[in-house]
Amino acid sequence: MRGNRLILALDVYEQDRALRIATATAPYLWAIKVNWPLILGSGLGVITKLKKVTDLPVIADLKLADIPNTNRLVSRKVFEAGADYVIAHGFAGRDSVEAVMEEGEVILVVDMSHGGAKEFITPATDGLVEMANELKPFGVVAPATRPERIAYVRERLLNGIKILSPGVGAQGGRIRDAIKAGADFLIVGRSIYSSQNPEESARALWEEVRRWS
Ligand code: OMP
Repeated sequence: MRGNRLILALDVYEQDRALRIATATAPYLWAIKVNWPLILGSGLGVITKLKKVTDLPVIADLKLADIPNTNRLVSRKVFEAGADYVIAHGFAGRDSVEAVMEEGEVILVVDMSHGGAKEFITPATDGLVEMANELKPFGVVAPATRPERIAYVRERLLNGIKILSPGVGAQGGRIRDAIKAGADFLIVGRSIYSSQNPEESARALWEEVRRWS
């Protein structure tokens, strides 16, 4: 880990733009997260290219929630393209998550950052954290928009399992609050890739992360 806790959520469509932003911001990042917008817009090969130009870990945020066989088939392709981690949902059950873990490293969603998270995901957090403690994935996702939920998860999660927190900036979450609550990594998208100067925005966020670390 390059002494760094910032993850860029690269939710743009075009490959050229993605590679340009990734290259400019790479010195301030721990990893790059790709989600469906970039994979659908540019193809799976963009993962291989991102790794080549930045030499950073790539997280494939597919939020997989299917039967084990389909989870296995999908995650295999993504790991083959070079992804280092795949984000999966736990609510489809342990066997579905284990199918992804057989292919590579997993990050499990245990709570989410948007308003609707309170309908189904937040009430399920205890069971999802229990699943994480048993399966020991690389990390879990918990929301920077509700730092008290990060603290709640941190209290129950085994030491060594990382907490990755999205929701900083565009969704209203604050770096300081998320770190104080126990976040290990901050996931930031629009505040970097939609800014006039992504490199400068990433540098400023990186400095803020360091200040509160
Ligand atoms: P911005 O809101 O633009 O900073 O992007 C946040 C990124 O984190 C997006 O790629 C979301 O899909 C992702 N995300 C959330 O915003 N909330 C969650 O609860 C979980 C995720 C995620 O798993 O990364």
